[in-house]
Amino acid sequence: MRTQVGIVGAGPAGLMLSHLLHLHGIESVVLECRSREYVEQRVRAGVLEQGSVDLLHRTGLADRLLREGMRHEGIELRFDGESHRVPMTELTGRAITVYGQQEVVKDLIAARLAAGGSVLFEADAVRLDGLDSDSPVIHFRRDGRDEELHCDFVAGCDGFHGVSRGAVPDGVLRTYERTYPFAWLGVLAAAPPAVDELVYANHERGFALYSLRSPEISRLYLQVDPDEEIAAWPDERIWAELRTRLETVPGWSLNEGPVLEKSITPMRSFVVEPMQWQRLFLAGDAVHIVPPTGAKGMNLALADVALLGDAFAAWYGQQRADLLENYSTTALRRVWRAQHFSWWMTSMLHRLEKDDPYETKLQAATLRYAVSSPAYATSLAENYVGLPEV
Ligand code: FAS
Ligand code: PHB
Repeated sequence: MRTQVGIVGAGPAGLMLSHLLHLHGIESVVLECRSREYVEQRVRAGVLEQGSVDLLHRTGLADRLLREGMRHEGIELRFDGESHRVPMTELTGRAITVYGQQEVVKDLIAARLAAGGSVLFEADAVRLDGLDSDSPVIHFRRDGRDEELHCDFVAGCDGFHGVSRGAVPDGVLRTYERTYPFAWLGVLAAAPPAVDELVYANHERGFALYSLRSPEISRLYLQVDPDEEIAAWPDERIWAELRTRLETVPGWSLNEGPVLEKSITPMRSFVVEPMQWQRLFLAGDAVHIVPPTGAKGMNLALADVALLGDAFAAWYGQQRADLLENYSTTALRRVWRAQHFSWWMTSMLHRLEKDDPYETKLQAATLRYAVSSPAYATSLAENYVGLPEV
């Protein structure tokens, strides 16, 4: 099997890259180790930055997003028994759209298959060879058989646990990381959200987030210890803790309902540099991870491949190598801005080291400043809705 760009991973990064290449008349094949059903049902991110919405619009993928996505112009910060709205659109002129990651994945897969694109499911990439040649090979297994995909370039879009990052020889990559002393327990519930906009709560027992997916479906998160098991969190315990941490303003209560899905996600900040080596280009979670407090994960993945799509178009269309050569340098500017913002939001909102009174006081001062200073609120807002350029 041969193509121009071999893509490992059918998440937002791999699928969007394949779509962008198609729009430029460049062939690609996407290899995805899971089934189509699995990737389309996997519950993950929920917030699209303005830039991601614009990308979906200009590439013809926004029909359902327009119908079902929910445009939000603010978020709430809740602490010390108060709730303060950050009027993001008033401050920046930009907004976010709440639209589940799995919906983006469904739209991308449908578009690729409708265009005759090649997305091979249950095709497990096991090894990348020849990355330092002009014809790399992706070895993969499908239907119990060993197969090879020969290509000009490989895009490693296979997430944190994929094989692509590990194909770079030792000594090339520099790793930057931070792990946090907590994780997020996320629930998807058949309960009409009791909020119009996302509510981020700093509580002495820990962080909580009230998000949503539709007028009927709520998405909520709780900070838990990093080694917590989901089995220790029956639905009643989850709702009780969410009520404790979110019902801190008079006259307001959350809506409970049947829990459709619950899972625990570890929290880490992670970047490897550079994001490319020879004919391998890494994008999305394969090369960086952020704590989801800033809602940046999926948006960063899309921003990476928007750059990569233009770079491949310049290579194949005008034989220009400069955009490909500068991909990592250009992408890392946005990556590090998002890393900082995600760390800052996480530090401001989570209960950090147990009983560190100085840290707690710093958090209260930061929160107070974020809801009282237009300059500081604008800084939060422009990072949250997504910076146009960095
Ligand atoms: P993805 O991980 O989405 O996709 C990689 C794909 O590669 C997967 O489909 C995988 O099956 C496939 N793959 C892996 N190895 C392979 C191999 N060897 N061969 C073939 N295919 C292979 N972000 C937020 O902004 N908000 C959130 O609330 C949030 N919650 C999250 C919860 C969880 C449990 C996780 C893991 C992540 C969460 N994220 C969240 C981050 C998430 O949205 C990512 O940023 C986003 O999925 C990144 O997209 P991709 O880079 O495409 O990677
Ligand atoms: C979500 O709706 O899944 C979501 C929203 C905001 C975040 C993280 C997750 O910061």
